[in-house]
Amino acid sequence: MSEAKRALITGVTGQDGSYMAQQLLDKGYEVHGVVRRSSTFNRSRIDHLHHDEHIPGKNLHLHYGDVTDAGRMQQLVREIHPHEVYNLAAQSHVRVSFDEPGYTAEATGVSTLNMLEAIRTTDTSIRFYQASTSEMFGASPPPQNEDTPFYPRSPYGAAKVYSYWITKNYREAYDMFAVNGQLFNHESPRRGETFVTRKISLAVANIVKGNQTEVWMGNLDAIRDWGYAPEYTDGMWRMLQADEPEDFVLATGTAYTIRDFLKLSFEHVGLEWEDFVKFDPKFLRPTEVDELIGDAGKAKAKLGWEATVLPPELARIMVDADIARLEGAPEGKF
Ligand code: NAP
Ligand code: G4F
Repeated sequence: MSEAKRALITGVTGQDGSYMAQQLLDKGYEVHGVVRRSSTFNRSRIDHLHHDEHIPGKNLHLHYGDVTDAGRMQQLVREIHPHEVYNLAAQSHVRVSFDEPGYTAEATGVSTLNMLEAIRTTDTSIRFYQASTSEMFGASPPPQNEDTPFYPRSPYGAAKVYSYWITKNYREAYDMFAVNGQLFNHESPRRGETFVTRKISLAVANIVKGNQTEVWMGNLDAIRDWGYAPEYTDGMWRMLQADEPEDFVLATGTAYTIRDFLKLSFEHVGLEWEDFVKFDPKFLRPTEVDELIGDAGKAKAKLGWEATVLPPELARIMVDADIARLEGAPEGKF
């Protein structure tokens, strides 16, 4: 019997990391995840995987570590010797990156170098996925694809541009299978509660249940291209199975404003969003990304990847999940 493939996921406790772990376990991988020590419980998205006796071999192994700690990343890569590394850890909140630009540069930028160096000095045949982002395009007008110039509009976007180029440089300099997924916004019931779609779905659920009467928001005019996270983690995996290392955009190609997403979410439960949404300037950003609409034609042609869940269905999925949670559904259900 051939040896199971081993994957190492940084950011395994996050939205994407949890779907990635789940999908790799389903494919029979031995999955290793990096978790940060925290004084509060931070594994709710993966707890059901760790303990699910129906998952073959319960093959999820968690290791304490921080991606800003180069020595620890080196040690983990050497000891686990994975076939594939999915580098999903980051300080991923754009608004927060203006408050913590230095930490964001370390955790979202330099940490990628830490992972690449760990691989280069262990085994250059280890395949590497870098979680790049549409935020790198920033102010470049849509539609954005793999050839669109970068114009980041936040410390987060600038840190991700560094990660993008250092990944590409290691591919060219050391002949490594190191690729960038340039992913547009992707959401799910596991999305962090301070990102706009989840903030909205959670508010709708709490309003329906009588726990909340209003929600305070920032810029409602920005346009985003929102897809469904599990489809995007499948796209990441496809990138690492390709014959050649290449960078890919993943997106739905649709354009909705924040206002549109509010309307879709509130209408799903028979409410008018204008009755509940208030403006608070604290949610504005010093520089905003006005319009992100992706062209994922290359991923469709070369990876056979295409988004099928579009924002109207996404809003329904997220609102329904938050209502179910408030009614006591277990976290593992999502
Ligand atoms: P997320 O939910 O915020 O998860 C981030 C993960 O990184 C969490 O597991 C977090 O751990 C971990 N992490 C943060 N700093 C760390 C550190 N210093 N050391 C170790 N782990 C650390 O993000 P996501 O939405 O899943 O996104 C995954 C990746 O894709 C991120 O790199 C993000 O920037 C990028 N991306 C996301 C999108 C999107 O729309 N979701 C689009 C493009 C690119 P804790 O649980 O302990 O906080
Ligand atoms: O949901 P957001 O915080 O996501 P943003 O800034 O687009 O970044 C997300 O997607 C990127 C991919 O393009 C990822 F790389 C990144 O890691 C992250 O996952 O904000 C979306 C839009 C922004 O224009 C923001 O100004 O929503 C607007 N917005 C309006 N009111 C708000 C709010 N955003 C948040 N978080 N909270 C608000 O109250």
